[in-house]
Amino acid sequence: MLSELIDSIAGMKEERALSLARELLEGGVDPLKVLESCREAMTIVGQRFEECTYYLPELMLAGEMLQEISQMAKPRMTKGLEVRRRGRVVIGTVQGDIHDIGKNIVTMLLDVHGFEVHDLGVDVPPQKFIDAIKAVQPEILGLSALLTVAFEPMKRTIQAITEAGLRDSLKIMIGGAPIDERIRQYSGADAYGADAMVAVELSKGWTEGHKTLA
Ligand code: B12
Repeated sequence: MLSELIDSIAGMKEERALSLARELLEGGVDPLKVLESCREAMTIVGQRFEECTYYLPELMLAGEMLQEISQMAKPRMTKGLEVRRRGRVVIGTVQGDIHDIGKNIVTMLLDVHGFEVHDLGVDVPPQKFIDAIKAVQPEILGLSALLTVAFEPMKRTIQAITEAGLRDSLKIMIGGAPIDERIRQYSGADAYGADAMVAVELSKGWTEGHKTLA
């Protein structure tokens, strides 16, 4: 059924995709598995876009399907979790990039695992990150980017944070489909996360030693 879900999303069969996702979730399938299958489907959609068999409307429809499925998955993620406040995270998609589905999944998972997440949205200029860091004083900053042209703004954001004297108080994680170790080194981040669960594990690791927030 997970492979049928992948085919339905990739094949733009919206109704079928949503009803399958609902069935899978109601049937007790791990919501993370469902979301992982959605991501596989998005990779196929992206490939078809590159091959020019799909255009912008298909990207948009795929995006909408994934947003809806994420919403369906969210209430099922909190089940059985002992949630305590672990720390604060500021997150956003860097300047020039408006992709936010992956970032929203990261935000949702951090939230259900007890982090206080301040999501600055998309196309976020470096100064807005700096202002939020000063206001929120997070332990962790998350930067998301899906476009290769966004690597540069990602690096610029971290540079601006360093120049503002805020880098030492923060751990910075980056993510998004094209992000890898090379981009981590290039941007000056502390770590990159290949998926939302890695974002949670990194954040837990960085805040474990801290005392639980009141
Ligand atoms: C849906 C989509 C869109 C939607 C986005 C809707 C939305 N609200 O986000 C719309 C239609 C708006 C769109 C627009 C464009 N898109 Co687009 N899009 C996609 C597509 C198909 C899927 C992206 C997605 O949502 N994936 C699913 C999520 C769940 O995965 P994810 O983002 O990777 O996130 C996971 C991990 O990476 C990680 N993660 C993500 N963020 C973070 C952050 C942290 C801190 C951590 C630790 C982890 C983490 O966790 C997430 C969950 O597991 C991709 C194809 C692809 N393969 O990615 C193209 C793709 C990214 N788009 C592309 C392009 C070219 C564009 C446009 C320029 C098209 C155009 N001509 O206008 C515009 C860009 C506009 C802009 N300025 O940003 C290209 C980019 C190519 C490149 N080399 O840069 C891609 C790769 C398609 C392709 N193969 O050509 N797009």
